[in-house]
Amino acid sequence: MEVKGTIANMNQPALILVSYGANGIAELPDGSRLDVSYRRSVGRPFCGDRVCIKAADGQTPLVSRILERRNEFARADARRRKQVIAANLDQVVIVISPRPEPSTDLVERYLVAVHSMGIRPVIVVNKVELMEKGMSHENGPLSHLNEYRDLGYEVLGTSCKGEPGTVTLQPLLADTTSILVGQSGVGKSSLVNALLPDHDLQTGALSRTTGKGTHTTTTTIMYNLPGGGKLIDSPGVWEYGLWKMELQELAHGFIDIEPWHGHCRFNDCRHSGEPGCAVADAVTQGKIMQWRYEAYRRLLDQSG
Ligand SMILES: Nc1nc2c(ncn2[C@@H]2O[C@H](COP(=O)(O)OP(=O)(O)OP(=O)(O)O)[C@@H](O)[C@H]2O)c(=O)[nH]1
Ligand SMILES: [Mg+2]
Ligand SMILES: [Zn+2]
Repeated sequence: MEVKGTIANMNQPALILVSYGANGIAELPDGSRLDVSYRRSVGRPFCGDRVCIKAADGQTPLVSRILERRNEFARADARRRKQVIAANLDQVVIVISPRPEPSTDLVERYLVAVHSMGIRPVIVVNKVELMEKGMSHENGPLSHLNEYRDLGYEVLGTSCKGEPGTVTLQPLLADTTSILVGQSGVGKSSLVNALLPDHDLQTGALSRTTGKGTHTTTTTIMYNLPGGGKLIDSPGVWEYGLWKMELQELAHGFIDIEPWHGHCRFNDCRHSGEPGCAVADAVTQGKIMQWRYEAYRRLLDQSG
């Protein structure tokens, strides 16, 4: 990639589009891109990081500083520690589909995480043309779409193969920075492809394909949307794991449970069968949906 002479020997602001180990690709304010490398003393920036870069003549420019992050989107690693994937986001688009079908608590796991990180969640059901009327979906997220809407979440249907296409998603993504997350195979990269007229051009410049013939995404990459705004594609997961979290953080992630949290007989009530529990009362009175409460109890059991 061409290195612009103008950045030599001075600090210049840039945006990290993709990070590969000790180097990445940065976008300059004028839209041009260049390869950059990282120094251990400065740290490794994530996709979406705002940085300062500095170039010594004839060498790959270096990231000299990582600016303070507005927020971080993370998932848990195998040891249940937070692993950051991208930074400085406006929205996390949780993509689910009828095939592969999401596991029972997948959406709740994402919602808890996204609320905890202070980012706005959006739920997108891709491959809607495969949804059959009267399909039960066995109490999974697909059977609760109207209830997610009632809770106040934006829920959109899209298809990369049929009606209604992806135009419904465009206004939601315009002028914002959004990341697509979800299980492997739900169609995140297909959505990116459909939303970017110059997709191949951008992907060709940014991704290091393995040449193995698989289309599974292995790196988190930020793209420019045609009407303004940034869209990040991320590698799919099998199950979205949560890190170890405190009761407070978990309860905060259930926006229907949170108002009752702190109103129980015992200050340290975990809302798991204690006497005088305001959350359990609210469930009995129909103010909290039973299936949401059950999801909360399952995540609570796994949180410690
Ligand atoms: N029927 C149907 N198939 C779709 C749709 N969107 C994507 N697919 C197909 O689903 C498969 C997986 O799509 P990808 O876009 O690679 O999925 P992904 O979420 O990026 O997967 P990972 O990169 O592994 O996380 C591909 O065969 C797509 O052609 C859709 O709306 N309808
Ligand atoms: Mg992909
Ligand atoms: Zn309680």
